[in-house]
Amino acid sequence: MTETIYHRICPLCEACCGLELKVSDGKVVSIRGHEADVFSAGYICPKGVALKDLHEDPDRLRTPLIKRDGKFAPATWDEAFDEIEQRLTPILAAHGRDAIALSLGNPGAHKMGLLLYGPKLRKAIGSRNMFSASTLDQMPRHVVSGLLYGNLMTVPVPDVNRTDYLLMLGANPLASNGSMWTVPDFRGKAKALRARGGKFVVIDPRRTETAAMADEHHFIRPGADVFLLAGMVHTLFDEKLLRLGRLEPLVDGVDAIRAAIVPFTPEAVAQRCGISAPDIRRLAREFAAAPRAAIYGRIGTCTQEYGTLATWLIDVLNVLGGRLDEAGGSMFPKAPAFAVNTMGAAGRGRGVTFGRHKSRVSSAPEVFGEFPINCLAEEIETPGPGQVRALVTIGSNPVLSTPNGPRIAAAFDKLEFMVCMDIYLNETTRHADVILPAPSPLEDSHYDVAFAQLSWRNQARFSPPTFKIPAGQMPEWATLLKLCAIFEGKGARVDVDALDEEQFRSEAAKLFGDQANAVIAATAHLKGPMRLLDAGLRAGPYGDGFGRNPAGLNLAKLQAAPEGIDLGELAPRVPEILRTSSGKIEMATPLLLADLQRPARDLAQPAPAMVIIGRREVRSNNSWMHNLPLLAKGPERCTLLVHPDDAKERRLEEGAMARITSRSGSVEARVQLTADMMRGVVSLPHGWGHKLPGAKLSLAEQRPGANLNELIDENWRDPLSGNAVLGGVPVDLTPVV
Ligand SMILES: Nc1nc2c(c(=O)[nH]1)N[C@H]1C(S)=C(S)[C@@H](COP(=O)(O)OP(=O)(O)OC[C@H]3O[C@@H](n4cnc5c(=O)[nH]c(N)nc54)[C@H](O)[C@@H]3O)O[C@H]1N2
Ligand SMILES: Nc1nc2c(c(=O)[nH]1)N[C@H]1C(S)=C(S)[C@@H](COP(=O)(O)OP(=O)(O)OC[C@H]3O[C@@H](n4cnc5c(=O)[nH]c(N)nc54)[C@H](O)[C@@H]3O)O[C@H]1N2
Ligand code: SF4
Ligand SMILES: [Mo]
Repeated sequence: MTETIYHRICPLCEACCGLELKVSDGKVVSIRGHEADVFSAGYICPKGVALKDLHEDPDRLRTPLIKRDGKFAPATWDEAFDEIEQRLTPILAAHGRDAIALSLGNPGAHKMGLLLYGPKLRKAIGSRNMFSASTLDQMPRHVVSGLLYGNLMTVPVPDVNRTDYLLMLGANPLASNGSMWTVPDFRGKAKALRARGGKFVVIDPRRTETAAMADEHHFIRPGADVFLLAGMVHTLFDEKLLRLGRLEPLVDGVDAIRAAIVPFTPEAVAQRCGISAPDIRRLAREFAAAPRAAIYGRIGTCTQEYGTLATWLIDVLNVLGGRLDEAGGSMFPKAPAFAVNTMGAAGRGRGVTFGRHKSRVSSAPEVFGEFPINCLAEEIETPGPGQVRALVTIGSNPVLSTPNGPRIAAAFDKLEFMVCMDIYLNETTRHADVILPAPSPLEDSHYDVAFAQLSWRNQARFSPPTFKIPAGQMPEWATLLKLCAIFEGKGARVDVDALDEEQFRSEAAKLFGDQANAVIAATAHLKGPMRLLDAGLRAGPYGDGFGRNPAGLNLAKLQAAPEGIDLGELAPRVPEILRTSSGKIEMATPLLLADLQRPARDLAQPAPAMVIIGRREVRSNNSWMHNLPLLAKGPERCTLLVHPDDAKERRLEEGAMARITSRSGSVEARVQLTADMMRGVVSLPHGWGHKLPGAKLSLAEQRPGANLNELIDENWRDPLSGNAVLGGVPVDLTPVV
């Protein structure tokens, strides 16, 4: 039997690895890393291999479902869209746009169709009630990037292959494969850093897989990074270690920070963060002294009550140490398409504004056009004008992924209508009235719309579908356009291709002005996301400019290079990248300085006896990859890690069940003893709890695990970003007898 080899990019996590698939007779025979891939060079993890299981999963939905009398039945696409139109139209007519909420989940950042057409749906719905996984994750990062550099996606990443010193906080790339930093094979890169004499330091309440391979690891009290980082900033000022270098004339706010940081001496913060004053000073000195250095923080530093401040101070340290935008420091990638920081006038822009409106129930400020997802349940539950009565979810599983899942599940049952675009009948979609399936990732094309903006090296790669989309299935972009048409009153039976053409023409007119007709003609052979990609690449910073730069990029060139096109090492981009109104790095906006008062008041807060944090594991992915045989086998993964001394005090034993109770809820999990936990901290992974009635996840439900989010308080947020606080929640532990 002949085997055909296909290459494609893995869409499952932010590492964006190049894969090599062997296909025979329409079936995947094997999946391995694509060694010639210019960006990932053959690296892969078990989830990439499990794409075969995902493609073949009998539980994966392949036709729309409509719920009638409490039971789902298969339906045609026309029936499903008609149902949506019939149910939504009266709600819109009676209660207006804000009665509809949208919840956009994690796959929305990975799938090309969702990324390019999701914003169209947002606009078509026109509601203030927009929610996404961003407020469970990286919203502090966006807020800081917006304030300092003028755009939410202007995110610096460590220039890992050239640095001599990397300080990492709240990230475990050996398990997560990197986040807000697209860096396949972080292990290999960290090993190389150490081999060339560099130093790698990790700050984490758990001695993680990543910490275990570092030169140095410090436990930190969960939620206390702001104190450590402020102590380091204090040391840079105190010991005159500032070195702004080339950026000096482009940075605003150094003196304001010097004044605001005064209370945070290393001695004052040491107790609060659990790291000694001499260690804090040494970390600051080593960071300042290394020839090239970078500090990077991720979800552990975002999902805490001082998430925005901690993220900000990481950038402040990089700026004050002369590390931002320098080779071997913390640098800005330059993406070939879709990056706002490569569009418009270079060096200056409109900056960002938050809080243009507030959420109805909790008065949470809008941030980048959305409210904290922690507010979704109350917006459904609370009567009055503006109450959410209908919900659209796109690749979003809030019942497992948001704090107080049981409350949100109960709220979903109060909705008048719910439509989910998803690949499974799961904990969330079981509440829907209509489920619209997405095709298998192997039936889709792929381009890293978001992650090319976060890549460790500049790159462009494209994957065509490996398999043709089966008859009776719809690509995600087309489904989204149909939903747009329904919300815009154009009707469910609209012709998707005609609507796409109409939208492309009007966007081209806005983006390209007098050149629009030429752009429309040059891309007329394409449609959907492919057309947007070709236009984006050609108009982008490496593009062929529709003929002006014949050597430049376009989609055809990417299609001819299955191993991708390397666009070189990261290069300095300040001031060209800035879009602040001053044209400077606005390092000390009043919003951030004022927020520093909160940790200043909190310096003496005693540590609770026991708190819980989360955990990621290579064979899992948030709430949805537990139904795949390759990943589901092996040891139980949803276990509670407990330090042996903490366990002893609470009469907990290895392998026995513990009851974990917080103010919000109570769950049981199996105890796993390890001295890798900081004393007073336990860890349970998120995304489990697959035993809810009505879901169809035959394999996952056999080992359901416990839902960490039943323990997490949905009212605890970082006020500036609205981000949920997911770690450091006080808990009690008792043996289950
Ligand atoms: N295998 C796998 N990969 C994934 C995912 C997955 O679920 N599984 N999820 C993907 C997603 S959506 C994301 S956002 C990324 C996240 O990618 P990462 O940010 O690398 O995520 P984690 O592995 O959770 O690492 C966070 C670390 O922060 C630590 N931590 C907790 N609280 C604190 C604190 O207060 N301070 C400090 N300094 N550390 C703290 C935790 O112990 C943990 O080791 O991973 C992505 N990749
Ligand atoms: N306690 C705690 N909670 C957390 C976290 C934590 O660290 N601790 N991490 C948070 C983070 S960082 C994130 S990003 C969120 C993630 O939470 P969510 O945004 O809810 O995303 P997932 O859990 O990844 O679930 C993805 C959903 O999309 C569906 N899906 C999968 N593939 C596709 C596809 O191709 N198309 C479509 N349309 N649907 C698809 C899945 O079936 C599932 O319903 O969880 C957050 N929750
Ligand atoms: S590391 Fe991420 S991108 Fe790479 S194979 Fe694994 S899941 Fe896919
Ligand atoms: Mo995430």
